[in-house]
Amino acid sequence: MGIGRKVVLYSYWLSSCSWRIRFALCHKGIAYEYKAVDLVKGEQFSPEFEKLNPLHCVPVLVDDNVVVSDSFAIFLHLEQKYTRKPLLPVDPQIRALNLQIASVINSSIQPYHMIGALKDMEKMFGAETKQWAQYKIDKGFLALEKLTKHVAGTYLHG
Ligand SMILES: N[C@@H](CCC(=O)N[C@@H](CS)C(=O)NCC(=O)O)C(=O)O
Repeated sequence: MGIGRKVVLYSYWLSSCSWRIRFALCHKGIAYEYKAVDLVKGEQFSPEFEKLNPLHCVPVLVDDNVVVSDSFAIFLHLEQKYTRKPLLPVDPQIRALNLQIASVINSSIQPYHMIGALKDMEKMFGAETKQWAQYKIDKGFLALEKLTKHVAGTYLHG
């Protein structure tokens, strides 16, 4: 890292979205300061945190003068700025599949088990919404299994 440059990750230990970024930072060897936001205590709703992410979610990355939230956007920011040890494969077809997998997890699986969303849905539509969420999550994972049938190895993709 350059002199004076500082990377800060707002995170929570139970947050799978934040873990994605912790893995990426670790893989690329980027030193960072870890700031815990206790989602169970509701610290994501504090006025200070709202300035960083009006959606009240971790992860948020502050990288010098760049403030970016949402793991997929953070991931792409890191990949473009810190080119050493790339996270994405070079082959266009394999890279496209990796991006697709990330997008499926980000938009078709994880939102259904987000603490805030589950609480809101339960309040509005009753406890059965959890079964609906489970159904959607299963559907997402089944799709991933089919998508990666020919490439899965030790990890989901090789
Ligand atoms: N699409 C976002 C989702 C972020 C998200 O759902 N974060 C969760 C933790 S994994 C959160 O902060 N939830 C707070 C809440 O639900 O109140 C991402 O990938 O970063």
